[in-house]
Formats: sequence, C-alpha cells, structure tokens
Amino acid sequence: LSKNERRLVMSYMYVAFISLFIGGLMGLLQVLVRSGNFELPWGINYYTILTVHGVILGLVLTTFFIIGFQNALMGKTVGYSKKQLNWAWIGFAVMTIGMIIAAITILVGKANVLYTFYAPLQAHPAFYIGITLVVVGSWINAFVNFRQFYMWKKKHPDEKSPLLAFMVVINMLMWLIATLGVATAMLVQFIPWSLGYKNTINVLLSRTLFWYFGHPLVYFWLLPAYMAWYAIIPKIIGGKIFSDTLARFSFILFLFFSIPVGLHHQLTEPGLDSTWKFIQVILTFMVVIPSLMTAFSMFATFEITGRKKGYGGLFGWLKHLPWSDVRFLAPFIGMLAFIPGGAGGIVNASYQINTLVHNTIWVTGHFHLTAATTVVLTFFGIAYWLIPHLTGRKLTKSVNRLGIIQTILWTVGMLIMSISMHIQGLIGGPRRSAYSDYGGTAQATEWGAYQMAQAVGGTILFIAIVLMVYIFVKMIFFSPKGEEEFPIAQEEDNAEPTPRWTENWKLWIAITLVLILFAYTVPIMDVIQNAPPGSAPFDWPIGNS
Ligand code: HAS
Repeated sequence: LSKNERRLVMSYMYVAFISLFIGGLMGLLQVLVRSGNFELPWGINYYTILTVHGVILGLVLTTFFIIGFQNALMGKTVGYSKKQLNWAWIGFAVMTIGMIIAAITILVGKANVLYTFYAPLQAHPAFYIGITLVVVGSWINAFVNFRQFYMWKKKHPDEKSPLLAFMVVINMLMWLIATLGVATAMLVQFIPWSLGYKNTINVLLSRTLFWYFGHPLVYFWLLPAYMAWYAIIPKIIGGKIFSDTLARFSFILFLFFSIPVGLHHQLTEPGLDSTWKFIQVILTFMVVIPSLMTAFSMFATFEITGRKKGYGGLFGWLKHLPWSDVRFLAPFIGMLAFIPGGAGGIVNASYQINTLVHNTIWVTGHFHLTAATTVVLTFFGIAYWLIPHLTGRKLTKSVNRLGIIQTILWTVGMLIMSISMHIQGLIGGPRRSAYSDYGGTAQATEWGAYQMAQAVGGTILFIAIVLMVYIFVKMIFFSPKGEEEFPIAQEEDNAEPTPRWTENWKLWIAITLVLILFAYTVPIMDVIQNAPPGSAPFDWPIGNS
C-alpha cells in the first residue's frame, strides 16, 4: 500500500479503537447498574450510556473498521488512482464529521434513543443528521470501491476479478441498497419530525424501514470477517483457498437474502400481516445457507492443509493449526462462537419460538456471541497483522503473547456474560432495562444471580478492552520497525476455474431487487395505508428508571 493509502486506513483504525474504549467503558457501567449494586453518578440516565454503547460499538466501531479494512483490501488487490484516493478521504471526512455530531448529541443526553432509534423516542435533530452524514460518507466510499473495481475490470477484460475485491463490492452493494431504508426514514420521517415540521410519526413505518436496514447491517459486519476467513486465514495456516467459486457464491447468496428478511425482528409487532412475516421467516432460513457453506469450507481448508502437512487420523489434522499465532487463534475462536451464536439466530428466527425470546436478554446474549465475539475477535485477528503492516513495524513475539492473553480474556468474559444472558432470557429477564426488583416478585429474584454473572463477565471484558487498546498503541508506536506481510491466500492447485457467471452483476442486482420488492411491497403499503393517527414524541423519565 502507498503511504497515502496506509494513512487513510490508519485514520479509520484510530476512530475504531477509540470507539472500542469508550463503548467498552459504557458496557462496564451497564452491567454494573443492572447488577443492582451500582448507581450512575450525577443523575446520568441509564439510557444515555446504553445509547452510547450501542451506537459507538454497533455503528461506529464496526463501520469504521470495516470500511478501513476494505479500503486496505481494495488498495492491495485492485489499487487506487489519485482521484479515487482523494474521494476516499472525502468519504472519511464526511463520516467522521457525522459521527462527531451524533456522538456529542448522545453524550450531552439529547439522544437517549438507543442504537435502533425507535419512534416515538425522539432525539435532537443533530443526532439524525449526524447518522445520515455517516451513511452519506459510507456511500462515497462505496462508489469509490465500485469505480476501482470497474477500472480494474476494464484493464483486465479476460481475467476474473480478485476474490477479495469481489467480496468488498458485494458487501458495499448490500450496504448501499440496505441504507436506502434508513436514509428514507431519516429524511422523510425523523428529521422533519424532530425539527417540529410534523407533530406525529408513523411508528410502524419507521420501524419497518429500520429493520429493512437493520438486518443486512449485521451481515455488513459479518462479511468482512468472512473475507478474512475465506482468503486470509488459509494463508496464515500455510494453506490455500478451498474453493474460489464457493466463496463467491456464498457472498452472492448473502446479497440476495440479507435484505428481504427484516420482518423477523418484528414478529411480535401488530399491524404487519403474519403471512408476510412467515414469508420473511422462510427467506431468513435461506440466509443461513451461505453461513453453513462457509462452515463447510473452513473445515475443508483446515483438514486439507493438515493432511498435506502429513497429519492423519480422523481429527489429527487439527494439530497442525498454528494455535500460538494470535492472527489465527482470535478468528478461530470467533468461528467457534458462531456455532452457538448462529444456532441462537435460528431459534430467534423460528416464528413461534421468537415469542419466548423476543425482548428478553437472550437476544442480547445472541448478538454478543455473533457480533461481539465472532465478528470482533476476527477484527482483532486482522488488526494484529494489518496495523503493523500499515505502520511499517513487526508483530513481535511479546505482542503476539499479549494478544493471546487478550483473546483468552475476551473469550472467558464473553462466555460468562453471554451464557448467563441466554439463561436469564429464557426465564423472562428483559433486555434494555436498568435494575429493578419488580416489587420483589419471585421471578425477578431468580434473575439476580445471572445479573451478577454478567457484571463479572463484563468486568473481565473491560480489562480485555484496556489490554487491546494497549496492544494497539504498542503496535503503532513501540514495536520494532520492519515489514509485516499482508497475507492473501492462493487457490488450491487443482481448483476448477471459477465460472464467468459469478460476475454477472446485472443479474445479481436484479434478483436482489426482485426479492426485496416481493418481500416488502405489500407490508409497506399496508403500513402506510392503515397508519393510525401517529405518535407524539416520548422521552424517558429522568434518572435510571
Ligand atoms: Fe441475529 C437479533 C436471527 C446472525 C446480530 N441479531 C439480532 C440482533 C443483533 C444480531 C445485533 O430471526 C439484535 C437486534 C436488536 O437490537 O433488536 N441472526 C439470526 C439468524 C442468523 C443471525 C437466523 N445476528 C447474526 C449475526 C449477527 C447478528 C451474524 C451479527 C454479526 N437475530 C436473528 C433474529 C433476531 C436477531 C430473528 C431478532 C430477535 C428478536 O426477537 O428481537 C444467521 O445468520 C445465523 C447463521 C449461522 C450459522 C452458524 C454457522 C457456523 C459457522 C462457524 C464455522 C466454524 C468453524 C470452526 C469452521 C448457522 C460459519 C471449526 C471448528 C472445529 C471444531 C474444527
């Protein structure tokens, strides 16, 4: 990567790791409050810290890490022209300005609306404008990536595109189509309503537009982790990509099925016809398939590599994996966490069973396994080679050792926290609530032990976050100078050529749009036509309640 490209990617990384620290601190405060043994000082509202936690980790850390990482992949595989790089900087600037505006609005307590900003909770208009700017900045980046890809294809008409560039384009296409939902909600509903041009808001429409965006959002987090699993981990373990075609096909399936499934977050909501909910549940089970393909492909890579190195037996090939290399260990634990995390997702998506878990802290347990373990541990695994590569330093043995300790702390903290969240959810423990003994009811008494376990897990996690930030600073400023490789794997030698149909972009976009129109046209028309008069704004009572 050129000097300017490295600087661009590092700028994203700075925002991501500062966010990790602030968001993690808020997480610690939350588990302490929920344990019932701690009260927030100076009358700070519980929902302020919950909003900071969700927005800064779920929206800021992820988006900045992902776009930074993807820019590194694009620079490495298809390259930047000077003009493209300038536009990429403009995208970064717009995103950062938007992020700062939204962050300040939340921190001064003017946007206690959580990361889903459900109406009729109302924030100061600056919050909505800030988030909209983050989205606009990300669009600029998306178009830069599309342009880079297009120019590369023009120069290499008979070659297949580099796998990682192909994956970045799919992820940004999905993001672009998905964010149209949230941008519409912002421009048509939230901003005019919060500015006082409208007195009421169509709550169900705003939630439906949010989840049209909100579910592909979780795959926008997941796909960069899959990029690393498919194309980078094989190189780190000394192997090759199992199948280029399978990898591309699984990404194409994500493009098709990530978006027309948002209603599975609204299964308990009245006002949406259950037929359409059921149809979107079926589509949700379709989006499980590319993850199962990924699991299959990862096992295959591990086994083939192990056997090539001479390890036999039913599971003997597991021994060859580089367990003491944090670039492998952290993402591998991420993969393991996705087995129960994904299974929990299937539980959530099962229409009737959703009634049992919806709005309980089970759901919080689910996304701490999927997003905060699978995705985040993979991102850490990436950071251990990407940051030294960008700063021209070496990943030293001591940093590697610290990284392994960090990974173990994270795993232990997350296990304690998310297992207890899952169990507490099954016995009715609500999510998104500060501490209450609910008038001393027997059921609430049962939750106490699990809340305590979450406080223990959350404290271990906060220690792990401090250690990660320390490692980040060490990798940038204190590691010895040198060259760290940018590990990109080759395909297996006997791989069949990737068929050309994998790059039939017009067809992929057309199928995606048809599926969206099929799944969403009637529900959205219903929600608009049958809209009740609308809800006036609502704000939380002062304090922790
Ligand atoms: Fe989810 C709620 C359904 C995946 C994140 N999810 C959430 C929320 C978040 C979230 C943040 O249907 C909360 C939203 C809110 O605030 O209200 N989710 C699913 C389904 C999947 C799924 C079906 N979720 C994710 C991922 C996330 C994420 C990924 C973040 C990154 N989720 C739901 C539903 C709800 C929900 C409902 C709403 C609940 C409610 O009522 O509110 C699927 O994509 C999961 C498929 C995955 C698998 C696992 C495959 C396993 C792999 C690992 C391979 C391991 C290897 C290791 C190779 C089937 C790929 C080798 C091992 C050796 C031993 C060698």
